[in-house]
Amino acid sequence: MLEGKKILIAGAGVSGVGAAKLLGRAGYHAAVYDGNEQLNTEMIQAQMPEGMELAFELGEYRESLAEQYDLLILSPGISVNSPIARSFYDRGKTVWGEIELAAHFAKGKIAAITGTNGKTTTTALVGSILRAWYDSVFVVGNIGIPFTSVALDTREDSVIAAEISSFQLETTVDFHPAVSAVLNLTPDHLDRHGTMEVYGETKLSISKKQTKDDHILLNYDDAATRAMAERTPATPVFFSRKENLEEGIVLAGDTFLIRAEQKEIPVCSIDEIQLLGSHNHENILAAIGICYYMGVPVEKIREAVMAFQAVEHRIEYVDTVDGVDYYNDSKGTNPDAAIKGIQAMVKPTVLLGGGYDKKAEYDEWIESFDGKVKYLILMGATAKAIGAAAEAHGFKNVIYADSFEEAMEIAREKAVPGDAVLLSPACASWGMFKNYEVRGQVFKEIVRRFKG
Ligand code: UMA
Repeated sequence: MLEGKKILIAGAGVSGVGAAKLLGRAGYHAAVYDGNEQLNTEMIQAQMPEGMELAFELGEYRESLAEQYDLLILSPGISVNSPIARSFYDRGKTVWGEIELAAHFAKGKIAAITGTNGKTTTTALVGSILRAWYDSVFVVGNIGIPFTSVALDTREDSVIAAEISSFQLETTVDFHPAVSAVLNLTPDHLDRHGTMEVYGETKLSISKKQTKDDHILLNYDDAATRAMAERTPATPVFFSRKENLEEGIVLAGDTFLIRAEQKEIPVCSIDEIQLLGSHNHENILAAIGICYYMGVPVEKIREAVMAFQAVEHRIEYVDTVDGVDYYNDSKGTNPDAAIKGIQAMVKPTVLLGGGYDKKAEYDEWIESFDGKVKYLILMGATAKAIGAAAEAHGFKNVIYADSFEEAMEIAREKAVPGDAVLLSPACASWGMFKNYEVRGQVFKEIVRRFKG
């Protein structure tokens, strides 16, 4: 498929560099396009395997590149509707993303996880459970480790837990997981996908190459994902926190249960796990189902679920300074995720919000404050829009900050002993930080500084 093809990789970030390294290791050459004219090409070249000489095409995209190259490997941050992708599609040329390229080389069985929220926690948990049983386990994808970086290390007996974003699903072609999951569907990335319908279909496309022999885990409690059972070629398996389903993975009372193949198998109970919040009960249900269908014995699933602790940047307790608890929920990058952050708080909360503008609506987030939020400190491109929504809902204690540092100083000043400070911005970090991880790290560094 790749023999003799002239390959162009678009985007020289984590994903693009991973793709280039994979191609180099597999004996191919490629060129890299990036919109950033200042790109440090030497640094990128230095990471390549021996014999892999990269050509670079930088700056504004030129249509002529689509004539020169046969195959485009598109980074997830670049839309399929961007001029570069369109120019390849219009000429009938192949466009692959990280997941398709990696899957082309990878061996073994894939568990692929998507959904608006909970992907990272669920993928990390699935990885932990798989490790309790299998020898060769890889955890990859949107979680931050490009699938391409390990594809050549996989074996026939490998199992792969892949977190797949809607961006990455836009460019899958033959990607075929043995087990997939759509955890939930709430508005996110609508600036990129346009409508909820397109966003939902993009998520469901995780299962487009699956067959009846494969399984897809779907959240029964979420109407949009429940309805996907009608449209998937895979065998659907529901998980539910709220309904005591006759078949599926359920939370019955406080026990996580597998009801499948005429059996009812208890896994563990709520007081035996370490993850906080009802949203995490959903993630656990999904992970149990995924791993059951990936062939892990229930006893191993039980041990791994009980041992698993929270993922960094997701409602992560950082420290208590001057009687105030600081929580890092930098991964709350959309209103629905941020609602989970607030729901997990048990003390009066000073909330830090705002960031990159994904054209979200903030009403439900503000309604979820429910008397718990004392002050809302806003920053970034969305500050004014969120402030206006807060005012419309009668929430008055809004303070604007010009920088992240300033927002932290204000939070420290406003919080009194017995309060919590929560960074759960309901927005992506772009424009202020490289990604939510960096934003979360900076938050934690400042808390450490407050502590002295
Ligand atoms: N670039 C262009 N033109 C553009 C956009 C970007 O040339 O129009 C260039 C930039 O100059 C930069 C590079 O592309 O050099 C960045 O590529 P990228 O935005 O695809 O980011 P990567 O560093 O390659 O990281 C990507 C994912 N990023 C995005 O989807 C935005 C990472 O997900 C993922 O971990 C990584 O690949 C490995 O798979 C991050 C993310 O924010 C965590 N994901 C979103 C989310 O979780 O909500 C979807």
